[in-house]
Amino acid sequence: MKKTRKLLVGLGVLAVAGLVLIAADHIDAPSSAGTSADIADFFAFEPSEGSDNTVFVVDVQSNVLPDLAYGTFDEDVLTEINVDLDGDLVEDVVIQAIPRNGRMYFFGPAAPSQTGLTGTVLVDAPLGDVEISGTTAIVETTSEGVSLFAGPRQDPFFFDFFQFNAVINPDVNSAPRGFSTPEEAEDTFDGANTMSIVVEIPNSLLGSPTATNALGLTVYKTWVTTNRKQ
Ligand SMILES: [Ca+2]
Ligand SMILES: [Ca+2]
Repeated sequence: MKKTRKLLVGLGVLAVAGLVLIAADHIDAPSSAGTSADIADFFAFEPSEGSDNTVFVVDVQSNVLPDLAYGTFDEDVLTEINVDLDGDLVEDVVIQAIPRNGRMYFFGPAAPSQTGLTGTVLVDAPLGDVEISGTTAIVETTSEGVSLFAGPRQDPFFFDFFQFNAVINPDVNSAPRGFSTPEEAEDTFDGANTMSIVVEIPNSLLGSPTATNALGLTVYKTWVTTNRKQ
């Protein structure tokens, strides 16, 4: 375990030195589309009704072929889950994940020293770490009841990408029948992977939200950014 501690210390030193990373966006952002910082999906949900936990799932990269998927997290990319508690759409706590030597290291939840897209600094609050999975899923659960996973998962995006492109083509003859029926449509991403980062965490560690949604229910307002080391 000496090695693990050294890595954590190494990351801590980076935090002290003020590791600043620049935020990216998902596939519509030219700076990140098709790169290792490309966000494919973000899910946040209660794992079962009445649960006191929240699950966050971040998929980075899409259409990763199984043979290429393993170990493809980018060590220069920090993934940040932003959580707004009070409804002003500014993050109050963040959970961060960054890979090193085959493991994913998680930090937070903690208040970030910088908010928004001006730059992201690693928070000095280790949460736990997990070996990046290959064909067998490895889940690590911390003493605080936080479960962590990082590794390839089948791409959850069901989409006939080629027919979509044909339909939106300005040449009206490219898809004269429009979209395919569900029976005829092909799931272009079937058999491809995304690289998933999953955190299941007790709500008590995130803090008590006062933000409300359109239905008046108290909610966490949450979004994800990827940040590439400059
Ligand atoms: Ca806030
Ligand atoms: Ca942020």
